[in-house]
Amino acid sequence: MKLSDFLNQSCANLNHAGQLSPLILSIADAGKQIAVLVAKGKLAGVTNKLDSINVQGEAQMQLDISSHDIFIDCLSTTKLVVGAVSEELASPYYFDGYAVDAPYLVCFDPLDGSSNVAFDGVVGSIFSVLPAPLNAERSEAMFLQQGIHQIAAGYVLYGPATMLVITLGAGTHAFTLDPETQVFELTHPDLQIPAHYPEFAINASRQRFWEAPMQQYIADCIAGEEGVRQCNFNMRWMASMVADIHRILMRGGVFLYPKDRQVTDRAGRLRLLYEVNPMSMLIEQAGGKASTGRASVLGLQPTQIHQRVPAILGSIQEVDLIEQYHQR
Ligand code: AFP
Repeated sequence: MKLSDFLNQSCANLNHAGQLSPLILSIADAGKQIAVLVAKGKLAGVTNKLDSINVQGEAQMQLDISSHDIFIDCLSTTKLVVGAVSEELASPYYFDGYAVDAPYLVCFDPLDGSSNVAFDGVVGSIFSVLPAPLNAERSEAMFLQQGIHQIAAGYVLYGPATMLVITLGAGTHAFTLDPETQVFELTHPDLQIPAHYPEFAINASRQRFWEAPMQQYIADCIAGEEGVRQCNFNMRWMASMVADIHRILMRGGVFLYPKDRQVTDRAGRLRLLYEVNPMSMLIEQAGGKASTGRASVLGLQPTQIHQRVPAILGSIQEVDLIEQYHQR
């Protein structure tokens, strides 16, 4: 089934008849354009590091900016979006010429995992669709909505295959881009994350900065079948959230980017509005669970558009157990 047919069928059942479909198609189009740039690698002439630093304090690459611009151009053509929060902009971007009753806000990370581009690693784009408050004035406050209010979320994975994974609030579904036709085809309908899979994804080099419950949980996993878990665990870490979350959606396991004592002003590394919230919706719509270790991600009330939160996402039994470690 083609993405457009899937959206027409799905959106007809949702209360966004006729509007959500063109929005998701515009994001899919942005993904296709970014996929072309990523596939060209250095030949695209955009993998150079810029002198600029983004609001996150991270060095920017031309490809980050190009990906951001592609998203803005594609969203602008829909006339359905009031404004957007991007990892690459300190303040929200507001669209001119949009319909006064445009229904949506979009938060996006145009190129997540971009430090992997230098060695042709897997990268992705992440997006979250929120309702635009009616007649609301343009302000950051309009974006500060709990993740439970997301209308849709998804990512484009620029891997050996280019994939689009989305949820409209009725399951999580994966599409594969056919390079010949440039059409996203539904290849993995209604993904279901196994309740348990003995694999964790974490940047283990930061172990000394984790809180005690996280140190204990990972130590117990590493102790294997001789330890309290009585099970041998594997570890994977792609340093690209889209790649790690995609693996977990496909076979289970748990992704962890916990609170980090070294950078005390940050509750974690990952950003709530355009990384953790959309990934949490995808994971929970696939039968998994998304937590900070102490609370459900989707229930968090954002306070800043670039705020960071701890992220523990994946197989429900494992995330439940990690929450128990924190309660103890
Ligand atoms: P970059 O976009 O700077 O590569 O960061 C990627 C990321 O935000 C997320 O995609 C990864 O899961 C995480 O950071 C990797 O963090 P470490 O560099 O600590 O492994």
